[in-house]
Formats: sequence, C-alpha cells, structure tokens
Amino acid sequence: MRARASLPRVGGRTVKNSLSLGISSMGNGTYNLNAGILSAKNEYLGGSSGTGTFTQTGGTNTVANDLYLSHGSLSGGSGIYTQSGGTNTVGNKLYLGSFTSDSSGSYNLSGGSLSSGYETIGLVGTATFTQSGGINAVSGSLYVGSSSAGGGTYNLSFGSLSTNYEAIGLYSRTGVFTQSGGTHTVTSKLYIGYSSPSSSGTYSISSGSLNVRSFYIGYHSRGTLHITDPAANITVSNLLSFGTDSTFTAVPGATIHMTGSALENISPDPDNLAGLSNLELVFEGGSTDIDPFEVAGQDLGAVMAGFDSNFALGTLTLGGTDIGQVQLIDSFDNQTGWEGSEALYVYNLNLGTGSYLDLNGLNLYYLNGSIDPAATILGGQLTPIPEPSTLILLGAGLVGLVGLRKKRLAN
Ligand SMILES: [Ca+2]
Ligand SMILES: [Ca+2]
Repeated sequence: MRARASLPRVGGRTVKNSLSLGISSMGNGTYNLNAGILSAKNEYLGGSSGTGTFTQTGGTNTVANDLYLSHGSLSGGSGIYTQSGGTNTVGNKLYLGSFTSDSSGSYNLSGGSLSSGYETIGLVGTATFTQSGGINAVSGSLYVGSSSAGGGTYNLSFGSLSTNYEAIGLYSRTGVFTQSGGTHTVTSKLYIGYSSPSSSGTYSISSGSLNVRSFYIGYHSRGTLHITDPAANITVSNLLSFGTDSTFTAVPGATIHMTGSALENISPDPDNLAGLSNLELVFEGGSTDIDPFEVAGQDLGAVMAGFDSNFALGTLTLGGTDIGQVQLIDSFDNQTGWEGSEALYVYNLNLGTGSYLDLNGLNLYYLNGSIDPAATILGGQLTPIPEPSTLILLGAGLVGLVGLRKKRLAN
C-alpha cells in the first residue's frame, strides 16, 4: 500500500504486505507512531525522488523482513527514520542509502530500542546513522560504508550499540565511525577497513566505551584508528591487529586494555603507527592466558635512536584488573629493508604483581621502569636505556611521567 498523507497512529495497524512512504516525485509520505503496534512485511521510506519520513516516539514497529531508507531500486529517494522512544524490530535487514548513488537514508535514534538481524549503513547512496541515546542491537552484522562522496557514517554519542560482526569501510567503500560517548560492543570481529585495498575505514573515539573481541585496523585495506581523548575506554579481549595499511594516532594518556588479547602487527611503516608512542597497552588477561606481542622495531641497542620512527610503545603495563602475561614474538618481518633482529622499545614499563614476561630471545628496551621484584622474566634480560636529557623528554611529551618513575631494574 501507499501512504502519502500524514497518518498519526494510536491503535494497532497491520499492513499485510509492505508499507511505502514517499515513493514518488509527486509527494512525500509521513508516518507518526506514538503508541500501539504497526506491523508490516517490509517498509520503504522514500524513492523516485520522494521523501519518506517515519517518526516514532513510542509504540512498536515490527517489520518482518527489511526496512529500506530509501527504497532499494527506485532512484533519488530520501528516507528518514527518527526514533525517540518505543520499539522498532526489523526481522532481517535495515538498509540506509542503498542501491542508487542519488538515494539517501538517515536514522536518528535518541531513545527507545531498535533491533535487527543486519544493518547496512550505505551501499552507493548517502547514509548516516546518528545515535544519541537508546539501544541499537544488531544480532548479525553491521556494515558502514558507501561509495558516495561522503561515505557511510555512524555517529555514537550516547546509548548503546551492540553487534556480532562489524566492518567500517568495506568492499571498496568508505566508512566513518565517530564515537564521542555511549557503549559500543562487538562480540566477534570489528574491522576498520575490510577486504580490498580501495576500502577505507576510519574510527575516531574521544569518549565512551568500545569493547571488542577481535579488532582489526586495516584488514587487506586502509584502516585508521584515532584516539582523540584519554577518556576513551577501549577493551580488546582476543586480538588487536594492525594491518599492512593501518594508521594509528593517539593523544598522550590513550589506553587500550588487553583482557586476554594478542597484539598482531603486520605494518611495514612505523610512521603510520606513530600513535603507539602515546599509547598505554595494559595486559590483564589473568593467570591462564599468555598473550603474544609482535615486536616490530629495528634492534639498534640501548640508544634513544631506538625510539625514532621504530614502532616504539608509550607504556607497556602487565597487570590491571587481573595479572598480565606476555610473550614477545617476531613472526612477521616489519623491517623489510633491515637484516638485523627486531626489538621492542617502550618509554615506560610497568610489571605489576604476578607479571610474566617471556622475552623469547628478543630485546625489550625501556626508559622508565616500575618492576615488581617477584615478576617472572625469562627468555633474556630487560635492557634499560640511560636517562636522556630533559629536551628529549619534552619532545616525547613525557615530562609529567618522570616523577612517576619508581625504580629501575637492576641489570
Ligand atoms: Ca616483527
Ligand atoms: Ca627484516
């Protein structure tokens, strides 16, 4: 059926097949749901240069199959769904900005709950999901990426988003995710950039929580992670991977919690991962877990030059909410023009109670150390680097950390 007039709903309404709003250049369609139940097989908002607008402040919208913003195959449409309350249940897929380059879709969620099997934020049209509250629960996958100029965009500032599997920028499309608050949980894999070299994914986080099992920054594609404020709370529980074409920036104080997570690094370019020098990695996976840590720097010995453009890490901490256990590995040649060994340089090394660090025959050089006397260190010896001048510390932005230095390992 078609609905071109405004249809304020209070009672229940069942649409036998599909509900279409604004699927024509002749007129726009509006639906306001405040209470009661609306159910339909599919819903199409916007198409053929028309605009479809659905506003939900309460009640229940149940779509058995797919919700399209705008219509899949009718060009030039614009679909807008604004939800501030109630429940929106999509049995299969929610599409934003699908199939034609001149289509657009936007979903504004400020309250209530949305659930779906899959969500596709952009294919070829413009697509923006703005979440400032409420719950968005995706039982399957969330894809953010469009071949349109602006790409696909997801903005999370409050509320919660949960998915099983997620890709930001995939299949030659561009995706941008900006998190300034709220809670974002990915129970399986999160890819920033996926599948092809011309894909581009960017994730910027300034606040809120990001909890991921396996986190890939650039997976056979361009992927960028920006941590723009120390308030960002990031936890990775299985794998943190920096891919071949990954970029990472971070402000001082940026932290990633590794609760049983390996660190993989197959980047050949330390300048693209310059944010590592501001990052604290906290390993806290507990006593039954030993986390592999890929070393990537040229082993230049105990000299400050080891920190220059060499994958140096700001702070390595073993032990947090649980004890930390790490084994250094060198399973990938990050230094193709360098025949020597690879090593790990860290500005600050904190080995807490119960820490276990297997150097595995590789060198770990550190500037400042706080090392529990009972920490287990095997596979070699830690190597302190002689204290540099204040000038160098200034350059590294670490002046404030000097006073925190507790003691250094007697070597
Ligand atoms: Ca390596
Ligand atoms: Ca090499």
